[in-house]
Amino acid sequence: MIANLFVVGPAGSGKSTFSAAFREWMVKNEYDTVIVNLDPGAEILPYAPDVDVRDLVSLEDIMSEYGLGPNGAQIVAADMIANYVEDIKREVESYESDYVIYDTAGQLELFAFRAASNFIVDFLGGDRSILGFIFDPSLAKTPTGFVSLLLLSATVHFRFYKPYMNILSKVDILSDEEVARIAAWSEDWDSLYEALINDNPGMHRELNVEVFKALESMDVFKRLIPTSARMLYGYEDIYSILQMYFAAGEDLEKR
Ligand SMILES: Nc1nc2c(ncn2[C@@H]2O[C@H](COP(=O)(O)OP(=O)(O)OP(=O)(O)O)[C@@H](O)[C@H]2O)c(=O)[nH]1
Ligand SMILES: [Mg+2]
Repeated sequence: MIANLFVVGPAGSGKSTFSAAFREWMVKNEYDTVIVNLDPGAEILPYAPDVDVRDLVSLEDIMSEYGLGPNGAQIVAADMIANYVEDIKREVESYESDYVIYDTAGQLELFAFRAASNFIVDFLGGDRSILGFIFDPSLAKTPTGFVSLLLLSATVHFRFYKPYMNILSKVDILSDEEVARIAAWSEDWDSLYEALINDNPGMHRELNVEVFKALESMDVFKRLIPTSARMLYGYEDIYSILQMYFAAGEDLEKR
């Protein structure tokens, strides 16, 4: 097992679609890749999971057994995954693939802010884990939204202390200029600062400038990788980052 990519991000940011498209790109390029659904609450998925947590943890059963509504059941389900990590790992390993993509729970907090998740990531991926944090363009395209996502991504990073990458999804719905501007913010602190202070004045802006300064001193800046599932675009960059972290830049043998 070489690389375990845990795809995380806010609800609706494009985690499942990204996971499906990246797997499609990998398979097209002859890199054997397993895709795991770790979202017990997923109703419809844009891919057929090789391993599916819904076979082990059922929201309906939890709701009736514990007398919970759908939200309470989601929390119990998120923690319950920890009871099944051995089964999940065994099933993943049976594929003997070098790459594993884990699509995580719809709501970010169910994955990022539950104590069980650290254990789950450590058990399934160990030191061969990397987190991919998805930035939704609808928020990322404004300077204040971009700073909010940077803060959220940094928070997730500090919860897991694993390598991570920041990924911009759905770039097909942005203009080329918008993509270039957002990419520039991620590569150049000054351009983001400039955009922030030119944003609408007021308390909101002042707060964002303070958050920006904190992020700058924490050194959490990373180049944002633009992707589009619709255009199957950007996945070579994701693959290169996996190589950089886990194969010291060498191309793994295809199989
Ligand atoms: N145009 C476009 N739409 C996309 C892309 N990726 C995802 N979407 C759309 O964004 C919406 C959310 O995508 P999902 O993949 O379900 O996002 P998610 O983060 O897994 O959502 P939850 O698990 O429900 O939180 C869907 O309507 C997708 O079709 C993309 O690359 N381009
Ligand atoms: Mg999803």
